[in-house]
Amino acid sequence: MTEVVHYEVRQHVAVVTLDNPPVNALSVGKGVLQGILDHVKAAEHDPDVRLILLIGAGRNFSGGADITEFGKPPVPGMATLRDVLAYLDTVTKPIAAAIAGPTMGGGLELALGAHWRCALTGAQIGLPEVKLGILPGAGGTQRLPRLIGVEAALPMIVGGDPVTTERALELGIVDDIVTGDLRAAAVAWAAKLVKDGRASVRRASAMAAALPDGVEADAFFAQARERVAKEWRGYPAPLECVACVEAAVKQPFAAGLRFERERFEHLVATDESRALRHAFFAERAAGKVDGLPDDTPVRSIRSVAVIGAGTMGGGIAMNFVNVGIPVKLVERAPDALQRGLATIAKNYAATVAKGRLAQDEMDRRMALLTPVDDIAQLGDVDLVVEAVFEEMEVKQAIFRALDAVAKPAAILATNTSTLDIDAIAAVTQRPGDVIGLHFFSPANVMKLLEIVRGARTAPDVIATAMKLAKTIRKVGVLVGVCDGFVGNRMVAAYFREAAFLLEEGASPQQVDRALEAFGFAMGPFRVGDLAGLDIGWAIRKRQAATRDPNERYAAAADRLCEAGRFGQKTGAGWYRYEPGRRDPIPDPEVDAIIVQTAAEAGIARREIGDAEIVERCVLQLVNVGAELLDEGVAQRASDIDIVYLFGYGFPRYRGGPMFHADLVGLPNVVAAMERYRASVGAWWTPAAGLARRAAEGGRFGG
Ligand code: 3H9
Repeated sequence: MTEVVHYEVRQHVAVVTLDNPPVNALSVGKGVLQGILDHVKAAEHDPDVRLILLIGAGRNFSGGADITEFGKPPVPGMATLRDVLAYLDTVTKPIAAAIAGPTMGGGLELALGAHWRCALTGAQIGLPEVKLGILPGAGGTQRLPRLIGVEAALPMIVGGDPVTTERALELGIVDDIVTGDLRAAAVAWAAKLVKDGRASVRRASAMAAALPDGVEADAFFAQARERVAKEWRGYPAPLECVACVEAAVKQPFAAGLRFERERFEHLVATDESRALRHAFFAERAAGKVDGLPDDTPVRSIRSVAVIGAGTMGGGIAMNFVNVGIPVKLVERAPDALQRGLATIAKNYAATVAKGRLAQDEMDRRMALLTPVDDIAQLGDVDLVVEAVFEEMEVKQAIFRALDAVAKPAAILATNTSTLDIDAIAAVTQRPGDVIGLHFFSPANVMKLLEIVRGARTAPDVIATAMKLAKTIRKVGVLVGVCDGFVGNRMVAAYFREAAFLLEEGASPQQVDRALEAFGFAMGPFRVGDLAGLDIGWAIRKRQAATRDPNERYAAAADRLCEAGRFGQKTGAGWYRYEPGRRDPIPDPEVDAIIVQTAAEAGIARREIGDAEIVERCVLQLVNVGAELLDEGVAQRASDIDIVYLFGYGFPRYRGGPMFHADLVGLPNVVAAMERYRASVGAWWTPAAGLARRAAEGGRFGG
């Protein structure tokens, strides 16, 4: 077994080094915590040792408890983080911790069990447990408020965002900043503490958790609860965090610790925490491509061209200039090009006005944009992203032109959301260099990037695109070619089901309310009104000739468009909107259209419960997700979840549609689908892979 904790004594300082790559997770099973405990005990009893220094090997102190061990049985004979911290509180020698890199969760809790802390510039210091649906369960909620005061500690515990080294110094989390080589600097710092006689024993557990002067605890926590409940609807952990910090104020340390532990044990067993932990690992898994070796070479992307300066093209261009990559923005008509640039400038100016971007940074980004009116000028760029009108002939013409001018090894990407990438690649002499980069609107804001591999896309082009997603701070998910790829193909079934529910008796506001109560950021009809109903209408008109006349078709959306109701932009869609206001107002005219179309289709309307609405809409997502897995369009179920969490406002605390289905239980999912197949229609047939997994007692899993 490799040694995961090392020990040496230098200048009377016992250096206990955590060495569990990649992030020094505090694993029980691997013996990290037992190792710390053993070495600290040895140091406590070594007469040569005057101070004990905890430090991490590699780039960070510790990323916290080992999340893969949650929910697993205890390991007999192995110390836990709580055991270590309980022992640290009995040690009679000063203990210090050297913080560097991500120092999070249990990692910070361990450091809080020390009496002195130094940190290297560039560290990220925080308690992100809440993002995993839990709370700091090894004393973090009790020690941090005691160390830095309740007002500063509460947002760190409830929000989970890390602070910088400099901020940690201001807050009093760390005592000193060190620079240079961490190990050398930290040992020198610790030795100096001893030499200067500063190294006292100062336990956070012995301090009092203070509120600002004159602030009364009950009122403070009542206000905090109100704020947190509003901001974190659906998430149980943030309110529990407030309760624990309140315990830090009102109860002795030992009682607060017991309370924290009990709330931690409760939270770790909730579906929300399981879902959030799934999301954490799913996000990391999404970056991996099956069958693509880790050492696949990547092409360097130092310059980009974006073809099309519309809303989408402009948003895409912003992603690159935001990270310092110059962009040629291409549009043939000079006025359209100027309009595109002006929109980008307006977007940045709005961010500057909000104080979230410095004016000179905006100027720097704008200067990275070069307007270009001809594809012939793209001979020197490393990547081209085409973002023009969704028409195959138009795109093919552009790719033919690109093929003629682009330098060898340039990557040619299309932002198509529906068209066949292989048919686009086929017009070039270099189909291996062609890939889909499907951004979501607004492209400068939405985190999701579907990376669409064509049949002939080269492995290094895929690897480059996956890396590029990280560079531009997107969550890249690799998908295969099919109509709508993963996200839009699934959402089409979801929207269709929502429209059927209207015909059968629900109202737009009931459907939206039910799905928003489930946790979606916005219900489908509000989304439709925001995005504009004319887009879907145009697509449906194109598809009309090939539509199976025997298939059920909900006509209400077309009727709205025929009446000029395109959504928010025309002041009316599924709802009505008053000028200058975005809140939707239910509209009897819409109800009349729905009743009329239902009658024409011969559908008898009935009362529909919210549970049915949610079940039908979400299970449609699940079933199409299962089809996509069957067809190999998605690599793994968790990738589908990531698409939905980052691109479609699916509630993170439910983990994504596929994880949700696993929680419901696949036999229950199939039973519900069979029920709807009998009562609603044939499209409720379970996908083969779903039926198979249900029959075998399986799950979608990761
Ligand atoms: C906790 O501490 C509970 C306590 O309060 C109470 C206990 C009683 N465990 O993200 P990366 C893996 S809860 C296990 O790509 P980066 C990760 O899956 C914990 N594994 O690197 C990945 O594996 P793979 C509170 C972990 O440099 C690899 O390490 N802490 C853990 O972009 C590299 O990760 C947190 O919530 C872990 N704790 O970012 C922090 N952390 O290579 C969670 C990472 O197989 N971690 N892995 O895909 C993070 O936020 C980031 O990983 C970090 C590094 C910022 C540390």
